[in-house]
Amino acid sequence: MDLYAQPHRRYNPLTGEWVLVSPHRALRPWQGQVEPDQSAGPPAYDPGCYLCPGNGRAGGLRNPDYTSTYVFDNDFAALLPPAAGPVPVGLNTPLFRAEPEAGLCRVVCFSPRHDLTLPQLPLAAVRAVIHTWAEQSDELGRLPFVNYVQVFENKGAAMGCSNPHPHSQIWAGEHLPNEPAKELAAQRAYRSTHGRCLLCDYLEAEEREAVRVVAANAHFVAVVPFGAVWPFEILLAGRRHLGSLAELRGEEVDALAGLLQQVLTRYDNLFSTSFPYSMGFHQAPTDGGDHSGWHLHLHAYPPLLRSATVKKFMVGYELLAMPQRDLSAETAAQRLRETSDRHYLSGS
Ligand code: H2U
Ligand code: ZN
Repeated sequence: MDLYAQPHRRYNPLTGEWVLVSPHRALRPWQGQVEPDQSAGPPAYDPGCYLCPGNGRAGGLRNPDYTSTYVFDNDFAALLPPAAGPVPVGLNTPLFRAEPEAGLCRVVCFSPRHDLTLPQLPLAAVRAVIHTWAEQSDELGRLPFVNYVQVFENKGAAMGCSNPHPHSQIWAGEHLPNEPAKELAAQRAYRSTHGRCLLCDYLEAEEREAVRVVAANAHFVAVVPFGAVWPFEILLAGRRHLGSLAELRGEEVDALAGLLQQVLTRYDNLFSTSFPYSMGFHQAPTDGGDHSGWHLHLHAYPPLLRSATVKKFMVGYELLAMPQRDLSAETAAQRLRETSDRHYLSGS
């Protein structure tokens, strides 16, 4: 089978799901929606921004004059801590099933600077962000009602990000959400069949094949995974088997900061735009069970396809049948590799 010319489907071993790949279709004409180009730079401080230091937030509270990362409880949290008193009963009939869900939602501002995204911040500031994610994950994961902590960043209006001030979110909940639940099952099944870790083996295999590797350093590897759904999707994982951000050693935090910045710089450079995406870490559940088989990793899902203004839509066949892509994962990885790792706005 010719993976570069013939329609085929590819398996994602981490989720157990398939993606349809149609490489012969990559050159079809485009006359659809055009996204606005966001290339005009924002100011370093915006008096109207809810997240800038010293400003009032939408919920009525005021941010301190913070100088590094800044964490606050989301003023419009999707999850609420358990109420005192008896736990509300759910619904449990075969057709109508519901369970109470407790949790906490926080917002992490990356830095006081309104205008600097992760690839534009000094490396030390990105290290501080990773430390904050690790600390928060650890603190939230220890709460008795928290069994899974999701760290994620929505970037850009195209991904529904509501505020341009660079920030991420943390949602810590009682149940394992759908995506990590699929990955838990897949990692367990692989380990029981092969006696090894799925992602340790996967990274080794990707490095052997090399065609989908975008960047790597002594501790981390970033690939456009074989079963990628989004055009320039990235899977980034560590060479050492560990389950959560809090387990990272000092030199691994440095290496993660460096590789993340490198990948995100290549993203921005690809179409000379602030590249929108949703990205986040999948960490081991914090339910007190044995999750020694879990391998910490990051997914980045950017929607852009051909330019700063043409994005991939998940519609039609994708919504009703299965995801589909035209650009092959190998071509996407090659395009990212060929892009400079010096940010196009860095000026030198
Ligand atoms: P995005 O990461 O999708 O932009 O969402 C930003 C979050 O920040 C959103 O969940 C919260 C919103 O509730 N927020 C506050 O908690 N206070 C504010 O003043 C503005 C935004
Ligand atoms: Zn701001």
